[in-house]
Amino acid sequence: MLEPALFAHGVLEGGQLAADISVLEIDRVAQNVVKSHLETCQYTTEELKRLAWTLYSPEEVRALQSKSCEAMWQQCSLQISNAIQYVVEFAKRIDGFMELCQNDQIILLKAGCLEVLLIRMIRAFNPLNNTVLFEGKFGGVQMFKSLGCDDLIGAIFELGRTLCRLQLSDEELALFTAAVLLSPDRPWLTESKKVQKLQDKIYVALQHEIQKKHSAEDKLSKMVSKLPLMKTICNLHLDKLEFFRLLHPETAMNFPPLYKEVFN
Ligand code: CLR
Repeated sequence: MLEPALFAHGVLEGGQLAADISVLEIDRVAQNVVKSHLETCQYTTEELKRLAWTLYSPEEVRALQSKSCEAMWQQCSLQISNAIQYVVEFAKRIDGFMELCQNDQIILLKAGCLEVLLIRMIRAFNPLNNTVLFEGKFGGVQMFKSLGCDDLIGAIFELGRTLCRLQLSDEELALFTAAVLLSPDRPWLTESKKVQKLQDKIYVALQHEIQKKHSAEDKLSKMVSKLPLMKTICNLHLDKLEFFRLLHPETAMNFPPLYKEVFN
């Protein structure tokens, strides 16, 4: 059952040994997470390839730019809310997630789903022309001008560019997003040890997946090094939302329920 070869690679960040996880178990974890990702990723790779050069025309961009701040926020929160539904479904399909207490499931989703979206964004991001998929077409930062959040949007696009440079495969993306979701250090978790065990296995599986092509230490540490920027973006988003809510309480009240629930 135990495969000594894996133990040599089993050193995670912080030097913990993954010595009690067998190759069979790692494969099972990887298969489950990758399958869950592919079933819930909203757009297939083929769809995205086809769409990649479907750009907003300059007139369409101008139309978006001349929308009111409220209307644009409403539109964005709806898109984000739709995307969150897929992340929730992804979480539910990860082995072990539903066995956590409901309290912890909610904490993990609330804390992690924007980070997961930001990582998932690379599938819908074209680094060649700095555009992202928004309501069926690709467009650049200018599209979001009416939100009045140039710093936030700039940071999101910057993250998109840096993550794209890592050239993550769907397998790596699946395992990375699962690991981010199952972060044992989220405040108020009641069973963080259980979460830690799940995350450890996922990181070992990720390391194993990366090793098929690269030096795992290198790529994994590059991936992990983007987490602080993601946290910054999440906090910036919360600040912007809070400010928007002060200015336009009626509009914010009508944001999609899921968006409100996750970010209030
Ligand atoms: C991320 C990957 C998902 C599909 C998806 C849906 C909505 C997109 C999101 C992706 C990327 C970021 C996005 C968002 C809609 C609005 C948001 C383009 C592609 C931009 C950055 C604006 C954020 C505005 C905040 C102030 C709310 O599978």
